[in-house]
Amino acid sequence: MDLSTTIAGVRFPSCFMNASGALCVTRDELLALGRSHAGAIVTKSMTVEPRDGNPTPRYYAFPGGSINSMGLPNLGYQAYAALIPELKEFGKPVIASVAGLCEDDFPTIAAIINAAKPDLIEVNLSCPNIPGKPQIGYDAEASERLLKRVRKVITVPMGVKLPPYFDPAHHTAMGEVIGRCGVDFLNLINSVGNGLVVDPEREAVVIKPKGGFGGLGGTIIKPVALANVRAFWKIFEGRIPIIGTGGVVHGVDAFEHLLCGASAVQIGTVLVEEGVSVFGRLETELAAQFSKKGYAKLEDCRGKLQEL
Ligand code: OXC
Repeated sequence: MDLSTTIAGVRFPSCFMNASGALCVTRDELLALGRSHAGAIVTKSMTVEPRDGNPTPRYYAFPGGSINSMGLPNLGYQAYAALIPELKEFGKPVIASVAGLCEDDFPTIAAIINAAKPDLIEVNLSCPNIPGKPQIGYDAEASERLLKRVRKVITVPMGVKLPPYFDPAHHTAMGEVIGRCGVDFLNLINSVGNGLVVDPEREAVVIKPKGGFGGLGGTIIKPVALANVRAFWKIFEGRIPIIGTGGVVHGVDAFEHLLCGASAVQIGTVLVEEGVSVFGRLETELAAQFSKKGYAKLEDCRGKLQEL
């Protein structure tokens, strides 16, 4: 079964890869992704300075998903720039995820990381977990300003990781911004920001930062992720490739993302829970789903969701 895919002209041997943040901070974690069945290596979102991130506990998994407030722990962009040549030796695409603590950080990081020649760059406009810093993706003007600045220094395909939107007016507004900024691919969605999980036994929150508020991931966010993939697929009529992220636990979840218009899927919560062996399992499950449905490759079902 052919589970390969192409995004912005870059071929991926498999459509499954890690979501930025999941097991991709350290060199060892990134090398493990390289050795795994993952179709790409996605780095943790990087900032100018190395960061330890927020105080622990800052990740908690429960039956329907997870909540996190990691706070962008990462090695700093210079360390990732130095690692990229080694990661590229695995022969699969390397996606560098660029973040920042203020607007000026993004072009600074993007220029240096671009020079290290990752196969693609993903600009993260949607980390919900930096105390006092709102998600840029919820501010259309700031997003446009920032994307136009980074576009000038990025020569590899440039993608944007967006937060979930919950109203068609917001899909339309961000779609217009994306259309004006030379975006080559979208990654939908980051975690559903600022959820709250309560432990009734301890009568307490489950993570420490921000009074327990954090980004939700896993099964519970799948309908939100699918809705955002579908909305942007329709806005661009399939012209901008989409990586679907959110709620992929089994092969059939990936299939649903493909039907909505995704060209690939990223794995967060279940990668953290199962480790890199998850990629082999998901490939087997998606291949079985394709066989059952009579599909031979991704393009045969991508975007083909039927409406009633
Ligand atoms: N999304 C991010 O973009 N970053 C991380 N968590 C998340 O849900 C983080 O580092 O907090």
